[in-house]
Amino acid sequence: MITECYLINGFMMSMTFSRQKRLYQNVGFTLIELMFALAISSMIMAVMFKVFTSQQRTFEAQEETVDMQDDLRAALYLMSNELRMAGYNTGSGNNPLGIIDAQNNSLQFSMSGDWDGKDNDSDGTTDEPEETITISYSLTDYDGDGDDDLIRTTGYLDNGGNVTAEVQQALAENVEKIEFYYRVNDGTDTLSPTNVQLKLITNIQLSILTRSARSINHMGSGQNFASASGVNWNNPSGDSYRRYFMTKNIFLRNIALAIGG
Ligand SMILES: [Ca+2]
Ligand SMILES: [Ca+2]
Ligand SMILES: [Ca+2]
Ligand SMILES: [Ca+2]
Repeated sequence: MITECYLINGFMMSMTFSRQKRLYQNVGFTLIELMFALAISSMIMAVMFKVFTSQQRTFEAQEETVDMQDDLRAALYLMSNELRMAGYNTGSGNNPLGIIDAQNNSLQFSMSGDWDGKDNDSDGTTDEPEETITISYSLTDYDGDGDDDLIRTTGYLDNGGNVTAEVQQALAENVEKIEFYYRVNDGTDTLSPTNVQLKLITNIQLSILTRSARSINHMGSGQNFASASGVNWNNPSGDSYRRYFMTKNIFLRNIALAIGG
């Protein structure tokens, strides 16, 4: 009887023990296991975050570089086309048309305005014979954010031949340098034409250096550029902005034709 009791007790105890063991097993993880899993998953998340932000930065940098290049190409395309029209004259206006002012970093010129379907002088008549267009390109901080932008200013010549009613427009942002290098019809190249040379310019070598809106750290620095006249436009040391440089030779066909004829 006592032996039976012991046996029954032993059986009951072993039942209880194995139930407790199962209960422990059902809990799933120990604290150490949990902490280990947490550490691993946060490490994986940190790596994933790093990869994501790095890819995001690369994407943004590429996008910004493409934007900068597109803006400059578009500006240069427009400027080339307009400069080819410099001095264009249908012969019915009162004012002499051509280059008005030529500096190494700005340029102003005029052409006949009786062809473009616009009332350039806002006198209520569109494309009347004496209508003119003046255009200038220069650098100024157009949006007031601390760096220069490439500006196109349009107006017209009044009866006295003065430039008036100018309207400004930004062609490209963050333009650091621009150079107009002039070739006179006798083959002389100059950055500052005399008053006589001003009327005899046949070509303009245009150089423009632009930079990204934001600094792009992993893109590196130390790029060197030289303008058409040979001026060094070196990237300031330690500066991590991305830069883009373009130069183009533009033949002023209307002026060349007028000088030749
Ligand atoms: Ca008009
Ligand atoms: Ca017009
Ligand atoms: Ca600016
Ligand atoms: Ca800017």
